[in-house]
Amino acid sequence: MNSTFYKNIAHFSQKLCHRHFLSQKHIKHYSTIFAQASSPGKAGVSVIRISGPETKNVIQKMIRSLKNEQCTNSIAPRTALLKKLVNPSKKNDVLDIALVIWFPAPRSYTGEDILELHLHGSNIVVKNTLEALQEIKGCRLAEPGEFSKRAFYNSKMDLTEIEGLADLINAETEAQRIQALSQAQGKLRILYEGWRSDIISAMANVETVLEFSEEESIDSGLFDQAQDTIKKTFFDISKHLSDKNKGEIVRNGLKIALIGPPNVGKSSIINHFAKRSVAIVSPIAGTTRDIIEISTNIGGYQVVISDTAGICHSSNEIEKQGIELAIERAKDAQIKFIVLDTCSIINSEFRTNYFKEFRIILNNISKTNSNQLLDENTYFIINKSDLTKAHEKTVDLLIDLLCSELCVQKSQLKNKIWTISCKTGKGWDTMLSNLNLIITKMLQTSAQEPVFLTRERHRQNLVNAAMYLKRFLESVVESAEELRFAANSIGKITGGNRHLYT
Ligand SMILES: Nc1nc2c(ncn2[C@@H]2O[C@H](COP(=O)(O)OP(=O)(O)O)[C@@H](O)[C@H]2O)c(=O)[nH]1
Ligand SMILES: [Mg+2]
Repeated sequence: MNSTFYKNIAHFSQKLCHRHFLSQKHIKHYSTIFAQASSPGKAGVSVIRISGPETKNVIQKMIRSLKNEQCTNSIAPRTALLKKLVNPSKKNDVLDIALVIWFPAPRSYTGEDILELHLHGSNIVVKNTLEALQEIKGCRLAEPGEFSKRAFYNSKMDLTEIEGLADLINAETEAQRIQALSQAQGKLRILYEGWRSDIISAMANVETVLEFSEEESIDSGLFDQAQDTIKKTFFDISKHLSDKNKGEIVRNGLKIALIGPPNVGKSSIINHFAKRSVAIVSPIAGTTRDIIEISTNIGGYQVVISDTAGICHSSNEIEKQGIELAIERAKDAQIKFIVLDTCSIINSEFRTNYFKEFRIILNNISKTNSNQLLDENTYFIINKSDLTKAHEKTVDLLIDLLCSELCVQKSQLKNKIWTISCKTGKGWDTMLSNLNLIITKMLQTSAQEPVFLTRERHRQNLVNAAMYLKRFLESVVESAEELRFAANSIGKITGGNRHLYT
């Protein structure tokens, strides 16, 4: 169910955001819809949900008591009842013995009459029941996201709550679950609708002042009051926007890129993270060309790790493309792991080339200016600690060379370098627990912290709203126009101004 349901909701929410959805008028002539609410395929129980005005008719035609064949016009609401389910278009053949739950409007998911059939989860039972429903006048199979669409139009949920529900179904980690649940429970809606309503009341004040400015009875403080409200709302929105993308990172997964010269063990590291072979490991330089990505759970957070092509001077067109992809991926990542090994630096001639390439890597991926190549989210992994006998000394030499290349003190690299061996596993646990701490520090939230936005569309609309509020505050002409635009921008996030679209 997860992916289908998620796609359906995403589809609906996208439609709403582009304002291609049905008008309220259209919704009034609605039919009764039904669909399997649980995953397709064999299961202990499969659920079919029916919503709309014909639901009562479905009860009358398809539900019988276990003991007799009498039709029933209604059943006890919100109670799980064991009933016989019959097919009215096939001489009332018994389809299944099922648990049925009746949710009369408006206390249901969609706000309409809803009937849930909890069938034995056999493909043929589900198929026959869906076919029987199709035969009842006024009933049809639901379109993708249609139950949520009705919940939205009946003001059961706003857009952020629908998105939160979709995220909850899709959540794979504890952090995603907590965030999605809070959004599904309406935390973002309350915050955004609060701002929208403040802006609308400020707008009303401004309009009153403009409309009746000649009349003495108008309180001259109304405009100042509106300005104060907007100043505060502008401040709150700006603060909400300076969130370091926490909510989006938790939802989409924190991106880590493994980057470095060829043959240092990047693919071996991703295989170690995945605990299986996802990337080809070979002593031949240039084996990895495409980006290889895995998703894993570190400390309750979803982390997406990418293995990339080794960065070097190459004349091979395909390898060059791979290197470009690697650099792009590293720029896009929230954490960069530069992977190095010690064996390449033992030979001094080799060492010169090695660091030339190293400088290219840093120059390409650094978001900071060239004097400060090391940004705060770049870390180093020195692999193959099993290889050199005088390993400790070689690592020290490598660290010294790194410091001089990066123009930093050794102390600045403390807690930024991990020495490991993919072959023996040495150092792996230390690296993982350090990484765990880094991720937790980046993403953890406290109960006191406000909710975070979770989607680019939230951000875009809030940026627009803040821009209009700023224009209002800076404008020399008294006008409510900018406030209307700001309220509309926030309304696009929640769908709170849906009546405007009819
Ligand atoms: N001795 C040793 N060899 C390793 C280690 N990690 C990787 N290798 C070997 O180094 C070579 C290159 O590894 P690979 O993961 O393909 O490197 P990549 O080009 O950076 O992706 C392969 O032959 C690996 O078996 C390690 O920790 N110790
Ligand atoms: Mg590789």
